[in-house]
Amino acid sequence: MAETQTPVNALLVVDMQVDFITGSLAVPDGPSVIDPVKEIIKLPFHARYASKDWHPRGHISFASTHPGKALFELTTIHPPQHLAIANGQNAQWIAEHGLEQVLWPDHCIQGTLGAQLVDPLLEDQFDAIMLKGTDPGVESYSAFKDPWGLLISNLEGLLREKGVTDLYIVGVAGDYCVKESAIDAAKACAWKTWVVREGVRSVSTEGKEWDILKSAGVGIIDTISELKAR
Ligand code: VGL
Ligand code: ZN
Repeated sequence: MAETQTPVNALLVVDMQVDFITGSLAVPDGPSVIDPVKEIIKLPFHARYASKDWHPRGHISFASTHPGKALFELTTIHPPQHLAIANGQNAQWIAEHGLEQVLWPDHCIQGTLGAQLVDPLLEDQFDAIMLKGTDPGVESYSAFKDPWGLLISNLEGLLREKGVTDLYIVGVAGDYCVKESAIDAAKACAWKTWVVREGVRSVSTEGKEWDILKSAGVGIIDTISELKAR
């Protein structure tokens, strides 16, 4: 007899923080995503997780940290030497691992109002909160890890421990932290990864992220009604 697997559904709510909704790095139409996300959180998931962008002042991703550079300009950043060395890498590896970085307005500074979850979302609605971008020299869009793999969160471990079969992702920004988190989630190959479009808003309104997500093996669910019907 064929075995049917009972789904274990988990939710990841990405960076639903004041600065991304109404603050210094607000996404277009930001406030309109609050109600859909609120509604999705109430659905019967086995576990709910949230990520928060949580930068120290002077973070490497801030334009203000790079005198002479303009907002939204691109610059190249390299892995911090002490972290690379702690991970067994050398100077050559550091030199070869430069990354293009968009320079953002100051945002989500640890302990400030802009870094709080947007009202009415509350931390106690979640089983755990992943803080990212906490190292001054490391940018991390993904809630799983930074692009160099120097700082890895416990999210993958938590999801594996729960035996999650389906991970649903919502939040902001669709073309940065939602996208990178979903791509990493799909790479883990331990569950099916879905992004629920009605619960996502992006920095750019071009919508390029959706094809990228599909190519990465992420499932796209357009509406909450579709999600409920599953
Ligand atoms: C994000 C830009 C800078 C995001 C974080 O949450 O998508 N975007 N930091
Ligand atoms: Zn950030």
